[in-house]
Amino acid sequence: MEEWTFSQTGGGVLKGKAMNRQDLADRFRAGDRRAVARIISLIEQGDPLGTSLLAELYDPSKRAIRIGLTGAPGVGKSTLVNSFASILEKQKKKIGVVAIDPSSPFTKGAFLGDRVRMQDIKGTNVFVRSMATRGSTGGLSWPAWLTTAVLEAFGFDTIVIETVGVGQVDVEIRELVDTTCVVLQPEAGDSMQFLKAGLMEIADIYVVNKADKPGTNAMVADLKDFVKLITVRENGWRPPVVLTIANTGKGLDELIRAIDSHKGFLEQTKELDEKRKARIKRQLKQHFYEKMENEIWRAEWSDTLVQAAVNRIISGGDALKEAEELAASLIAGPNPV
Ligand SMILES: Nc1nc2c(ncn2[C@@H]2O[C@H](COP(=O)(O)OP(=O)(O)OP(=O)(O)O)[C@@H](O)[C@H]2O)c(=O)[nH]1
Ligand SMILES: [Mg+2]
Repeated sequence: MEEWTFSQTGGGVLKGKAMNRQDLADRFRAGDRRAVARIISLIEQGDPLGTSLLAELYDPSKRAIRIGLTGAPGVGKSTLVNSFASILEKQKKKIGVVAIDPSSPFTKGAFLGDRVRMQDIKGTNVFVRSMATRGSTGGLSWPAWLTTAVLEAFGFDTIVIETVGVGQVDVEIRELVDTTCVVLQPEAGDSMQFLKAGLMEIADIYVVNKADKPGTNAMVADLKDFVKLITVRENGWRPPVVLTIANTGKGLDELIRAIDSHKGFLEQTKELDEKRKARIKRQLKQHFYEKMENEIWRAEWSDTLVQAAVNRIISGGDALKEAEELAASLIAGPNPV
């Protein structure tokens, strides 16, 4: 059993085998998944080699379908991914899975659960990576974004991102993927729980998983009414409601059809390209932020400028003017002409 898919540290992935840059790039191009794991680890560790390799290996002709699965803890997202991936794998597709912020710590609970279930799909064409990466602002952290880019560059046909549905991440997940599936489960006595879930604005597809549980029919009826009345998306897409029983694979074919049909819709409306452009734009902007963070804020010259501005403000200087001038000097860089 290969261990690399779940390596968290990355450092141990290729223990004893120091890989230089060229070697890593060559292995990546040759389809060695250990090189993928290594590059993701470098990115997670903030090693500039990771991002620079990604830039080198980026290939615009490689393009994956990106699917997001989001929903409350325990609704069955990982089990769905599992069944989904085994179906696609039979079709000889290559699937990359990124599980972001599993709801329990890595060493116990749900993650180990994930680990067990995910083993089913540790076939040759499936790559699974778990990341505990919520950014400081509550959104997805940057390594999660870059990880999907690494997987795409490697040539995965389909990338699935699993996130626990809370807060900011769910809105952001829409930017990262083409099709967002919101996963719900029947709750006894509360068929309208989906309204409270706070996820209703972002779904392209509603998945009612655990359709073997009591309360399914009532919930689905209410959900369908809700969709009919309220959730027609701006672009005219009406999110379908798909029933699944993830652990038996029931309904998975229908889910795959719904995803395909959403993709067809996005192609027709040219949104697929727009979404991709928006992602690239976001990456360029983020690159600038990272540069600012690493090359400007941490540098001595910028600290000197900031300190000087602080001193002037304290001795009665115009704070707004100082801030504006400081910003201009920082943008001009250490050696303005
Ligand atoms: N009865 C039933 N149980 C299911 C179904 N799908 C998943 N489960 C079970 O629900 C539990 C949670 O499933 P997970 O796939 O770990 O759920 P998750 O949404 O990934 O959970 P987190 O990652 O912790 O947020 C597991 O015990 C599954 O076996 C289903 O369709 N029916
Ligand atoms: Mg999970």
